[in-house]
Amino acid sequence: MHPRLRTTGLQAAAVTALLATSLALTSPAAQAADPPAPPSSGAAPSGQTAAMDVPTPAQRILPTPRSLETRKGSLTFDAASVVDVGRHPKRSTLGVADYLADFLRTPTGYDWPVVRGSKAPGRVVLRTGGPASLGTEGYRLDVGTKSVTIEARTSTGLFHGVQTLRQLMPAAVEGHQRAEGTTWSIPRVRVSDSPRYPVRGAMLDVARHFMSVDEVKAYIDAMVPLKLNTFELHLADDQGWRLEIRSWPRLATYGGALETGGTKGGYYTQEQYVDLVAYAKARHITVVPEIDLPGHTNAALSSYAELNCDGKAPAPYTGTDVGFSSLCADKDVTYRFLSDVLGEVAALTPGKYVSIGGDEAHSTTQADYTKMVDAAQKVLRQHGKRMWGWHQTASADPAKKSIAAYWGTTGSKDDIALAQEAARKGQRLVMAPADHAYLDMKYDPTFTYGQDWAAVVPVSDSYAWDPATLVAGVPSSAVAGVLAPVWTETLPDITTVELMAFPRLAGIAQIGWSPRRTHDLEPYLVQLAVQGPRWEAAGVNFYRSPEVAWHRFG
Ligand code: NGO
Repeated sequence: MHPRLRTTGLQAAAVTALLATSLALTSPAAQAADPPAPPSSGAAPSGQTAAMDVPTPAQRILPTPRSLETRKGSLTFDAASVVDVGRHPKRSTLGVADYLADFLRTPTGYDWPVVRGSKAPGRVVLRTGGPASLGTEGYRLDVGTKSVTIEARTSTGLFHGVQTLRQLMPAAVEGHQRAEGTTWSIPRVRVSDSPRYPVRGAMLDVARHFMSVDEVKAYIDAMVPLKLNTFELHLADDQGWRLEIRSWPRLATYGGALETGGTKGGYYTQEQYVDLVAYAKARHITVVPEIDLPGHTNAALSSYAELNCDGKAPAPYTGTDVGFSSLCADKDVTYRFLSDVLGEVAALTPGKYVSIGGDEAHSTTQADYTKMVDAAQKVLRQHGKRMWGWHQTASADPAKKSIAAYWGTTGSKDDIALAQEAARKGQRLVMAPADHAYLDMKYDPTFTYGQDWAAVVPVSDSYAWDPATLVAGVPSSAVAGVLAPVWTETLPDITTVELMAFPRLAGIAQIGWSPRRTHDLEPYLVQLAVQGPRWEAAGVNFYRSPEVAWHRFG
């Protein structure tokens, strides 16, 4: 298991001038540790707030499953427990079994051998099968008195079932050391589950502030129990280029040198990127790399003078403005650049999507925008990939089934019109409404980190929307899922990223996975309270929002 990285006060103090004032107010750790205000909901009745409640199965499983039956009794694991993959397991089933055994070994201190057929009491059985209705990601989980069986048609379904099993276990299972004296029991339940939407994503901006491979892996690990399956990595923006491109080496070595505020940046070598993608894949998460264009390209333009219309390289940019840079539609070298860069990115990426961004090209004419987006899309098609972009790509000539990620706010007419155009042109929409799903928005007006241009987004607001009805005129059949971006202009490291993401990312995951009929704020806030001790044990930083009764479960 991956050791968590913590940021020291010293590292935090070294961040950008932009942050200097806000950091003087409080360190991320101090902010996270602020005592929560009295719970506004989901609390134990007054007089009992100090006593710890035992969460019910329904409170433990997040995202809420499609169906859950509870029965009397529990199943206890012990030193003789095994993971049983049956007599003729598929390789992919073995992968899930190894992940589970690995995950359980440290906290329980048991061996958890992966075996082919067993009668041992307290065993976890992983089995391929179940009704077609489970689809490619669904699973069934049945806790008996001697064993728990997880059944799915795919290894991804099994993996999601394993996450549910994990959430049924005591919080200490999330820890990175042996939890002596814990009784490893799970309640007897029967779960049948599958997601509402096929795309449930998180996006991390490593361009504005660079995050190391280990930090990104930590974020991926924190996505896993939420059953998220897509991870967009924002690899290039005005402030930095974060992926080695062999045919254009200065992009990374020069364009990646800095980050917002002028501090030292960084980039991933191709080997490191491939390793990250494989790490995510082993956790059934598909990486969507994003190379933002034709705007948001100052890092590239400053690395190669010939990419500029006037042939002059601008200085590196370390501020936070947007919309001032553009690739040059009239130069042949632009198309060679697109072909080389997107060709290399596509070759390194096993997933079917590559994002070309396409947002805020305020310094590009519509004709030039269309020409360059179309060229980028053509390169991706040649490499067998589909285009993923922000909803502005609808104004070009997007292919059917390409993805338009909608990041408009409630009532923003131009964005709504583009989302409707996207649906008309056959794009699939992934909903990332900035006033609900942008995890870089402040939780409250005085919050140290984050921005508020779209809205101030308390935990309850991040949960108060429905992808199916978000944009009038976009039929629910055009909606492929949800996306929760973290932009890092104000976030220097993974600790602050986590502070903004958790708990709100859990709500976006639930909106993407759970049936709409289960959507309900009060029980959701209780589900979050259950996650608190688990995030603590795992070392995931999170904001103790006063909307949640964090002390209820430990
Ligand atoms: C916008 C902009 C990003 C910013 C972000 C900050 C999109 C798609 N483009 O979202 O460059 O970082 O807001 O919240």
